[in-house]
Amino acid sequence: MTLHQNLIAGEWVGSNGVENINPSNTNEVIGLYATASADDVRTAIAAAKQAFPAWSRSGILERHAILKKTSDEIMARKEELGRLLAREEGKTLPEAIGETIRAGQIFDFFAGEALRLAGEVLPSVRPNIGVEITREAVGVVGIITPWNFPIAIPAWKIAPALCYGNTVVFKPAELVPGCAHAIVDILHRAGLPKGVLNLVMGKGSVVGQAMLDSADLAAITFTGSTGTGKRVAAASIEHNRKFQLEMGGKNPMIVLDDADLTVAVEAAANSGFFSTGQRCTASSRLIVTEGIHDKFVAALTEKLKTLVVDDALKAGTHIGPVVDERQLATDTDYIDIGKKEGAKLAFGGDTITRENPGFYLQPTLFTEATNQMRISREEIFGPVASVIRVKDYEEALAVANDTPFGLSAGIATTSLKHATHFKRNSEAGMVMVNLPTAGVDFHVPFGGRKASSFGSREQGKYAAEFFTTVKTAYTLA
Ligand code: UN1
Repeated sequence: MTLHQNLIAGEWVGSNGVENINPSNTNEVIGLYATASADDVRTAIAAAKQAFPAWSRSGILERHAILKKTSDEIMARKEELGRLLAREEGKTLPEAIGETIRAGQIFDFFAGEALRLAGEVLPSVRPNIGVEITREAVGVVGIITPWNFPIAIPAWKIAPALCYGNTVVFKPAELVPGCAHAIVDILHRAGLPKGVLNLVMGKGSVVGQAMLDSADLAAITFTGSTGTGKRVAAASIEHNRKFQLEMGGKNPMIVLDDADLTVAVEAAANSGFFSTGQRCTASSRLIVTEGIHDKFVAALTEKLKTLVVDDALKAGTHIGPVVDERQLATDTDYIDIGKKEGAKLAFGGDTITRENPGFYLQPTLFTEATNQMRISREEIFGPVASVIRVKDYEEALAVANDTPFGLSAGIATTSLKHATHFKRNSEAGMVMVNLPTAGVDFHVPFGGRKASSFGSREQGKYAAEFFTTVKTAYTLA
């Protein structure tokens, strides 16, 4: 079986490979992927540091061309890369191809941004002095990505990092080295100079830790769990390094009496259960007013009955497997917790078997939940959602905001008044009206508030805030 190696200082290196397993069929090994040692990480960081002066001053046309070429190859190979993604992560093939296209679009967007670098020129408050404000690259950026979006999240961190002239040390999640390796290979062949982009696959405790401990990483951008995010923050403060964190969510979706029932059910089913609920933007709290409550629960339950849970590659599958055994155990533990806390299991709740051995779980819906239950406060990260019954819009808003998190929030309503009020008063970074809380555009800011996020926004032109540092220059005329 081919060994996929790490890319360090422009060379593919590494001998010890770990198996990448398909969660839809645990008998299937997708490939062998090398693991980096702490020394490898230090070598990668040194290479990125050495490559920085030249890359940060490289021509914008060179950066544009490499990012564009990468986008073109991702688009041309979307079926193949989508299959790889579906096999290693377990989301359905259409979802995986969609995510691959998103990655291609992100590289295309930042290829364009490379040609739009700009600053400001203004007069000083003192006579005969001019002021220039420019953005410069930050330095070596550490990129740490999660398993749930194996190609889109690496794309939305790597593309802006390179666009603005940074060099990169990239550590993908251990469960999904395949897509990470594929996009690094594409970027490498697209013509990146040696050391500009380094791939270090392996364990968080080894590879991630060596990155956190390095004084030579000028910035770290991280998406993953709240626990690890806090460690990234603490280590970054120690080294006076810039950091950006995207962590958990416990996203509310309000359904008001005046909602279009079909719109509400589609939005709840999509954001609660698609991608196996493994999105930090998933809705796990469905906050429903009294007048529509029973109709909504009945219609959502009917919808869940029609969703096919099966192999990610099978045509007709709506929900693929849970990513691994550990995540499945977390999900089923939370289902037990929900039952013990007194929520009513309205649908699902059980693991299921399919033709091949995999981590299959029914979409699971609780009703009669309260916002104080653990299933309403803690992120589960599985196909599990709860309905919380409320009296009116005012109570729904209060419940929606009563959470440690603040990533995205949704409302299903036909009332302009309530939609407008919610957009203004939701304590989330992203608000969706009559749309799922998950599934975001690639050209606009992404990020949350409270315990969900720290630092400036990702994506679109707002990404420049993190991946550049501002310089103010004064000149006597
Ligand atoms: C989306 O909902 O389209 O980890 C993207 C996550 C998010 C990405 C969600 N950072 O789930």
